[in-house]
Amino acid sequence: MAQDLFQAPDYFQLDDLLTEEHKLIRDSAREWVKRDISPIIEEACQKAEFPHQIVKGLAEVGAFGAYIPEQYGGAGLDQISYGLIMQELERGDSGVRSTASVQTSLVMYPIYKYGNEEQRMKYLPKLASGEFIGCFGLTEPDHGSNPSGMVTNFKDMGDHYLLNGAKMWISNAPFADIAVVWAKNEEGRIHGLIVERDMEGFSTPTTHNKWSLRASSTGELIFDNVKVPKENLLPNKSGLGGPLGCLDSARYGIAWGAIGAAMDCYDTALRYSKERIQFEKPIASFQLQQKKLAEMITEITKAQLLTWRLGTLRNEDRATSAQISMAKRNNVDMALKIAREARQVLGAMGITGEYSIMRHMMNLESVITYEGTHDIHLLITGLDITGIAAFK
Ligand code: TGC
Ligand code: FAD
Repeated sequence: MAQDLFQAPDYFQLDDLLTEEHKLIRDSAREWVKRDISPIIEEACQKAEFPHQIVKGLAEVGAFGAYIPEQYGGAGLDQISYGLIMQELERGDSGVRSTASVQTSLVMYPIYKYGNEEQRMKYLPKLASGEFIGCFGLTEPDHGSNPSGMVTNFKDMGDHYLLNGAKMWISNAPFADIAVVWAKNEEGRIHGLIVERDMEGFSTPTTHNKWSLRASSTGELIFDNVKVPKENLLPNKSGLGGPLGCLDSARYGIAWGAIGAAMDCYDTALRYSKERIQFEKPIASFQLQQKKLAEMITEITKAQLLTWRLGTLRNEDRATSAQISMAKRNNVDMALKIAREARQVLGAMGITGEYSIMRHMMNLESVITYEGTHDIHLLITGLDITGIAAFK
């Protein structure tokens, strides 16, 4: 990739809404991305390899457990700080942000929120430091948007549980040390279980041939009569609300993350348009290109305001799941449209790995699908405003 010359757009002076601490946290994540992600990410994506060397840095910038209390190894930060870290990581690459989202919101959060004190002390500090990497198993081959139909199940065998089934499309699965797995008990009630890599009958085959999110490792989780110790059941929550509660937190982080990808595409296109000469003029001087750039900064600014407000509501514990869905849906769609427009501003150069835009665009095709598809989030808004569920 060409040198990282990123300059963050802040058209409505939103920095004024941030505290000094927010800015410090944001800037340290931004610097880390510039120094440790930008130089290596293109090659990692081309090779479809997760760059394991970044795990330590992710832990150091507070990306693992940003809002988890310090007593468990987390950074004890507020929701805006968490969002800003996600924004900066995804400015680098959605796959990097994905790794952090899964670790914080889908693995540490359920252990913190639904686990007991022994489970918190056993797993959270190691997850915060990056000594352990976790994954989250909800989606199954036949149950994606409709996780309540899941067939993965466990039976009470007296001194342990016996887990059977399969999960698919699981980020971090191929190398995760632990998996938070959602499965039904004999009464059909959904519970979370912590499955450890070395448990007999547990395997994690890698998913190959992705054109998207190539720097993030994806795989399956296969449970063939896995004996799970009883102390690995998360005791404080059951039902679909368990995994959906984790998704609220992860979707919130994605709403911020998508802004990062959009900012990078916009910034790249703006710089290129001022340097690229056609018809003896910079292409930025043509109205058609200005329209693209002006619309991009308008959409980014709207998304920034939406997300900042959502963060303040979350800090006050007032944000609803439906508000989070709206922000995730709007911001990812916004970022994907900007990536497509920005790619065109670069002409043929836009399709190369010299620039980050095509990589962002491909990544965002996953981001618009995972954590609830674009359609599902629209239906969540529809349900919220009409009171009528149109899923079924
Ligand atoms: P429904 O009857 O509406 O709800 C069942 C129970 O859950 C409660 N609930 C929530 N709780 C917390 N947060 C939310 N957002 C919640 N939404 C619903 C609800 O109150 C109810 O509780 P209770 O106590 O009455 O049982 O459920 P439904 O079966 O009709 O489904 C609703 C629907 C379609 C919206 C939901 O299933 C859904 O969101 N589907 C999308 C699935 C999804 O997002 N999967 C994501 C998998 S993980 C992933 O993609 C990680 S990518 C990671 C990365 O790399 O970044
Ligand atoms: P489907 O549910 O089969 O949907 C197919 C299409 O039908 C979509 O367009 C959808 O919007 C539409 N559709 C479905 N239901 C309705 C309806 N009621 N009304 C209208 N339209 C509908 N999952 C995890 O559990 N953990 C992970 O870590 C994880 N990581 C992922 C990483 C990647 C790279 C990807 C691509 C996915 C990951 N997922 C993960 C899975 C992801 O959450 C699912 O792909 C997603 O929820 C959609 O499920 P599906 O792919 O089965 O699509």
